[in-house]
Amino acid sequence: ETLTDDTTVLRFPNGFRWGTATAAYQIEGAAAEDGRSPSIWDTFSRAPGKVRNGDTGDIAADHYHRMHEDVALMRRLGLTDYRFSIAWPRVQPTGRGPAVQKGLDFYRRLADALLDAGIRPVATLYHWDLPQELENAGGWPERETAQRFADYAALVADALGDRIGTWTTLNEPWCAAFLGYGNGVHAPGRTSPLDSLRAAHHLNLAHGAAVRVLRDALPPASHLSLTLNLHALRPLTRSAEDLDAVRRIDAVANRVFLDPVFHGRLPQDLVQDTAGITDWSFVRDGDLAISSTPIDSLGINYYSPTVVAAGRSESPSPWAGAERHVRFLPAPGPRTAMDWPVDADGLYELLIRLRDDLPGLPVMITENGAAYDDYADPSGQVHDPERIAYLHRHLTAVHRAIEEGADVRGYFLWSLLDNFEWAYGYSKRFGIVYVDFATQRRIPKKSADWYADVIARKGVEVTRQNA
Ligand code: GBH
Repeated sequence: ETLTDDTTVLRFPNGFRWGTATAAYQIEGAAAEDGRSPSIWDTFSRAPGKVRNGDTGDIAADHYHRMHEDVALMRRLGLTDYRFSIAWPRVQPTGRGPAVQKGLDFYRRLADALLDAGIRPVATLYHWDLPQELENAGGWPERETAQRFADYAALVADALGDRIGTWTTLNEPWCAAFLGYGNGVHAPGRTSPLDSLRAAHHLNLAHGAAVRVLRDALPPASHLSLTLNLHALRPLTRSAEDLDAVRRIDAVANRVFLDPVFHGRLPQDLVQDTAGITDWSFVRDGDLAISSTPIDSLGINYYSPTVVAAGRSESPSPWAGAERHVRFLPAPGPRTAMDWPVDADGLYELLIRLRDDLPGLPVMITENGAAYDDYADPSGQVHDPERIAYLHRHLTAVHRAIEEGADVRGYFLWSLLDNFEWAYGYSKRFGIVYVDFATQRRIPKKSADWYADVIARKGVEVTRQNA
């Protein structure tokens, strides 16, 4: 499609899903309302020194009370889909026993409002907010937690399966396991290599057990998925040592999930690399068959690539011992406010890898976006040209991968709203809608207008030299 002599539109396939993504603890607030109990993030954010400025999700973007306003914003963007997460401690406060009706009602109203707006609801069952009582009983390193998750999935499916057609079990189990139990940067803040590996296994088991329960409980056309933050890894040089550093991190960041979930096996090199930590006897017969229960697509969240070389890094680390053999280098190029490099090739490379390694598996980009130091100017506008440039580059990379045979079905921009950015609190703004947290006023940024244009024309505009 030609617009002028020198611009053209990279069009995405018909039916491509254009969304935004959020997570319950990051936007909802209402932390103690309608029977919600604390999750590990409530506890962690209250512990001194864990979250920047002592911020918590108590109020966040107050989405629990402003849901209709937020859905109206999404309708104006023209989204086809919206990815949100369901707060386990709202629906089943202690992680056991019957559901709390008021908690379920919120998500029922949200799904209905979305459907009324012509937006497909895409629900994630777990975006890191484990009920604190389950952590008190041992958390993800304990096998029991996987069964609790499957039971919770059944409750939610029974209540919402008639309205929600696309389901994701877990968001980024790597973060839950290795940042939560390995280096302690995320809740619950534990620092044990053994616990991080046990957590990873039990998250895989929880995922598979939930898929089995969901297939039974949901209408046959329902779509089931898992979201991973696959790491796009680059060796510093092509030396054997640097390539081996990539192999080690690939095992403990990517294949620790991909192998159980898609091949029903553990990565054997990881088992060897971690021999000094565990013999993996917590993996029981039959577990990997459960973890590899078939799903309909894989969600991937991508922000930036990771450059590695042979060497040594600090501990506590999220790498379960690999830090003794690997160092991490800053990737070159411009950076976002997170200090993460802007490098869309990493996304392209991941999509090509999935095309080759998991043929026939549809993929959705369930998160991609950038934080910048946004502010409202005196006329009340928020100009964020760097975010637009970031999104433009990454969508162009997705388009290129699709042209080369990657089966990408959708793109969910992180995030709809500025929100509670985990250990960074409110200091980082990822939204395409600005939130003035003092008043809770929403201001769509320029990137929101830009994204609405992309959705309307089903693609990104490029100048011909780049086309
Ligand atoms: C996602 O996680 C989350 O799903 C979302 O809730 C969050 O708000 C959003 O991204 C923005 O942060 O430790 O060397 O691998 C992001 C996952 C994991 C990406 C840590 C950057 C740091 C480099 N992040 N990673 S490393």
